[in-house]
Amino acid sequence: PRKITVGGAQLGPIQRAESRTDVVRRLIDLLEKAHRRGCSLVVFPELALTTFFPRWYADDIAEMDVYFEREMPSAETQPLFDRARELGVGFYLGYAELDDQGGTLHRYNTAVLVDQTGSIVGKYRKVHLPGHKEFDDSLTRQHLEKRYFEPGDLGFPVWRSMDGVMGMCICNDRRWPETWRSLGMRGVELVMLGYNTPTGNQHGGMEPPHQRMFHNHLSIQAGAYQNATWAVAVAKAGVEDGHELMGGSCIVSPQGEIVALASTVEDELIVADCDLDLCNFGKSTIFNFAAHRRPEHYKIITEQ
Ligand code: CDT
Repeated sequence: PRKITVGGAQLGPIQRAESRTDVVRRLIDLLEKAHRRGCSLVVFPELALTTFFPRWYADDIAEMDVYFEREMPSAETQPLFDRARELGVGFYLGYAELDDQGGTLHRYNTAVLVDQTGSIVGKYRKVHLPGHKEFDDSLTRQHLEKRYFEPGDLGFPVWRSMDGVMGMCICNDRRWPETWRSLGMRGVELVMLGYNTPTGNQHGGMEPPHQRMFHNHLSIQAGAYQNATWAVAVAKAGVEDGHELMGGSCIVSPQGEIVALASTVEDELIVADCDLDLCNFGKSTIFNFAAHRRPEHYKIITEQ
């Protein structure tokens, strides 16, 4: 069996005033704990270095550039890369990326995959950006990802790394079957994703918290099952700058079952031994795409 012990490193809240250096210390603590528990891969949340700043409105989007990384690793994040290399632990890390293309700035909600030698092997930029672009006073709270980020321009690649076929997506992407199927079509065996999901709906009165947690797990479990892949989904959780984010970080098997689940809304490590060969069953039977898909009937999905 191709067994990889994976850690989901849920983070409790990161307050607006918390420095990158303090956050990186927390990430390293979780990484070390994961190493002690036998993990060779650790998944951190979306935007894991800062508060979830898209809840705040700024007239000038450049005011939010303090929350973005101009390089990865940077002086502040290098210690995480160094420790990971020393321990031989790979990781997924979500962060806000400021990409300077010859003086034109592009902003993305990004994740990187770092292998056990501390090298970046892959980068993903979030495709499905939820929320809105302008301040909306009909909402109980703002979710301004469409204001601060451009949609990702890298598609849904996979990487052959750590003895498996690795894929990434970010938060809202998990709710879209197209995300999972695009990765599934490339043979993905382990999907990593971080999330920041408010406990309450912004449209006042709709969707109580228990339904929102249900939809979180429903999306991940369905995506994993229907594409016969492991999924490691990791929250930033708890009350951040007065706003509550859900926990519920989980590791899901290719059968769609939750095999590890976080029980707090704080920094918490969940662990599972993921046998990547378990993907073979679904991929060769009910979800054998070559045998059973009927793409001639799916054109509406990409034509609109
Ligand atoms: N970070 C992120 O993508 N959060 C969204 C919240 C949507 S509410 C506008 C999510 O899908 O969990």
